Amino acid sequence: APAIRLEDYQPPLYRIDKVALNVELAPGATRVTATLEVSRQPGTEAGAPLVLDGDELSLAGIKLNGEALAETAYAATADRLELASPPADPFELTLVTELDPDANTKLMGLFRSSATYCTQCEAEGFRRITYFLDRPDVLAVYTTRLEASKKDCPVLLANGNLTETGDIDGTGRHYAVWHDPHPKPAYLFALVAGDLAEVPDTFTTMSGKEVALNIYVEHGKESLCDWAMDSLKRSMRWDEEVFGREYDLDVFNIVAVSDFNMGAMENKGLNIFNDKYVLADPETATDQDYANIEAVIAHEYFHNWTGNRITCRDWFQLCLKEGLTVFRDQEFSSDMRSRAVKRIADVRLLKSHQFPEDAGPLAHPVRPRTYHEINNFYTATVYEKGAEVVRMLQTLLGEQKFRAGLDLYFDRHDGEATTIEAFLSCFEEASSTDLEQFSLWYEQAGTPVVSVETEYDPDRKSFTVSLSQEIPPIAGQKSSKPAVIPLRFGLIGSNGEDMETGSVEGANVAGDVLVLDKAHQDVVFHNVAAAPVLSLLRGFSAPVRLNQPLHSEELLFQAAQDRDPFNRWQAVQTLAMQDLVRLAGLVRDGSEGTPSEDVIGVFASVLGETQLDEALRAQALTLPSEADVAQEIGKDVNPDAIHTARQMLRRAVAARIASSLVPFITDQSAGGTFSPDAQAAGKRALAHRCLHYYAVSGAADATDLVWSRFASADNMTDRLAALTLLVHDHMPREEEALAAYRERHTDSSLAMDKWFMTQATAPGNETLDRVKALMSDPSYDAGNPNRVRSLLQSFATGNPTQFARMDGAGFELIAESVLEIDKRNPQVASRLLTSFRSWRALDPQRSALAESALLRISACENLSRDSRDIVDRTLQ
Ligand code: DPP
Ligand code: ZN
Repeated sequence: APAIRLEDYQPPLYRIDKVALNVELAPGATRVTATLEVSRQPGTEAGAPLVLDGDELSLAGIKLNGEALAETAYAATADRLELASPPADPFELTLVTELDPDANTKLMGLFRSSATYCTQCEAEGFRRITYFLDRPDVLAVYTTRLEASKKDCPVLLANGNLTETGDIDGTGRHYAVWHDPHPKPAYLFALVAGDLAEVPDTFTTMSGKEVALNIYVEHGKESLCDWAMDSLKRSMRWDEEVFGREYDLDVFNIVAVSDFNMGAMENKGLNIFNDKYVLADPETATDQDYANIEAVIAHEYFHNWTGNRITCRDWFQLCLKEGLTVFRDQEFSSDMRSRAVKRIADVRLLKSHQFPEDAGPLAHPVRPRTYHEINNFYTATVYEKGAEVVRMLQTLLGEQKFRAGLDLYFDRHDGEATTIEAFLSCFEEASSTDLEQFSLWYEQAGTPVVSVETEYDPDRKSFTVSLSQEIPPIAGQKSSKPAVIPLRFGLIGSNGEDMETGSVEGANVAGDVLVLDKAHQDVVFHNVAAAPVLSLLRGFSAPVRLNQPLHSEELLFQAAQDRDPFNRWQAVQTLAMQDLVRLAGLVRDGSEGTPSEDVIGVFASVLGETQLDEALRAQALTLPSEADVAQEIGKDVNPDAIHTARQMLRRAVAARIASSLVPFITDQSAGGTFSPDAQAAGKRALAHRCLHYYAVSGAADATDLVWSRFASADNMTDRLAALTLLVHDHMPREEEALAAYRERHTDSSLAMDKWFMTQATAPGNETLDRVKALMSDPSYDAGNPNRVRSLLQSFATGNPTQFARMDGAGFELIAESVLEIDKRNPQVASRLLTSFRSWRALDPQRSALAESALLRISACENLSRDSRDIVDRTLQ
């Protein structure tokens, strides 16, 4: 299939202003009658063909203005319906399609999850329900009538407000009519029908309107919705207070289903969620799960303004809604929790997911220019880098002008499907700033590298910072232009305080932000009393790699003194990273090596920094991941050497701090009821970090302590942390722990996902056979995306030594699985396939093995478009 290109965008020839759907739900055979009010767009010639999208559809009836249509007047295939010469005047087109939701294993369009009927229409799922102009710039008002067996589906939901319900006498069936007054693109359409429990609440908006809130879940799971409901109400309030955005329907419904490709979906007034982002109690959810639920509930709710009221003109603009909405949910979580800890977590995610994407064959600009399959562009680049771009805009303009620009955007584009250009224009106007160069962030792929050199002149009392920027070469991107890079900074004096300076030459500096916007720039600070340590990229103010050659004394100083908590954390990480890269090189070459005393010392001192909160200390005590180290090394990567090096450093730190650890481990959760709040979670995180070191400290009671944490845990966070140590460090009673966990959680699918994941990510040669055995476990379900991700995706992305085994068996297992899953669910398969994206960075033997696994996938002739696109780009 030919590529779709941004430059080829054409507005639609026709508009569809109203859609009336009548959906008669029945197992195996559902009938959809769609009545569309169609008219020509200004400028469209009378009689121009009307071409509607379809996907695996069968047309069972067609009428034009209420009259049956002659067969010669239209042509229908599974993926297309064309009216060769439609009327010149507005007309009504009625289409009947027949679907089998039970046979829909792609989980796009209308499908069943357990017994519940539900839909997923983003990006192009609506065309699997009826023929339509399935593109985001066609906005219509929807009225949806649902009809189903009253016994099987007592709950009938669609977008908007409920306007009518009734029984269909004598049939055991009933119906409900929902009307959504807000024009929306088809990807925001949703319906749900099933036998679900309702958890009700209410919210009063800023203008005093009462909104009914409901979360629908399987019966028996009502008690697991408290946190999600609380998160929803806090999100609604926060969006009013921080961005002035009020909710706009009488009801807001959330439905949790267990089979879902995505995390969640922001359908107007009817969000549908992967149940993993709704259900929580202390027994089955970790602190991380609580934080994720809070963030995803907020994210989908925030889409109501950024995505739904103002949507995307075309799918190239996906970051318009996603980058902005991720930025908004990050801000929400920061306000709910600790801003510094949230920032560190977000940057860890960006560096571990987005940076490798941007450095490999799947690199693409935040706004891509071309795609074969849009489902493959729900990426870390569009989402996380997209959010960073919005954050930079805020940093450059300042909070007030940023807010003014956003207000203008809401005001000017409400009800529209729009573009990045229109978005940026609002900020240009509101702040009188030219953002043309800034817009390169949307156009250029790759992570810029910012290199820094400094020189202090004691005679002139001047401090010169020489900066340069460059994007490393990327396939398909010939050259790059300098970007606008906001660098938050401080000049730290010997007392640890930021120094005052005189005038600055060579760059725009506003407050503590310096703007790098040329390939090279020499920035001179005058009246600098003594040589400072330059703390640059504070708060990670731009998504760049910083190449700043600091001596370890300077890093140690920064780690102890920087007043920016992010850069303190970063200094500790940089020290550890430098040592891990050095050690991994020695291990790879078969040489002896020991971890640096300085680095061990820094980690040892973090524990006692009681003025830092526990969550921050837990983050600082977390070594860079094996994947982070691999990325830093960049080429000829040997995952075994990295694993060994990381364990060496972990053991050395453990040996040094063993005697201080126990109080931290036993102190937390000493009695009291479980609270998921940030402070309590921080205490647990620090205790787990300490246990992680204690387990390998050589202390005589290490095994007993880990086991007793596991056995006596009264919440999932503690239990899973201990289980992970038992299994990943292959401690005695590993098997006993796994069996006990299974026994306890066998009825909780979400808890069992963690059981699969813990085993799939265990280092050691035996893991591969274990993963294979688990694929035939009675609890495994190849049709459930969460289960597939918990076993196979976590093996491929979270077990670098076993995925990249020297016998090629790790790659082979994933390749075979991709081929198998692709027949059933292309989106899940192609996502799994992206785990090969850094294959070229591996050492020659491993990359040859990865290539042959990829070639085997590529040789398969009937690959889905999703997987074909990923495998072709990965091999290119
Ligand atoms: N539902 C996905 C999200 O919210 C795609 N829009 O990001
Ligand atoms: Zn989103």
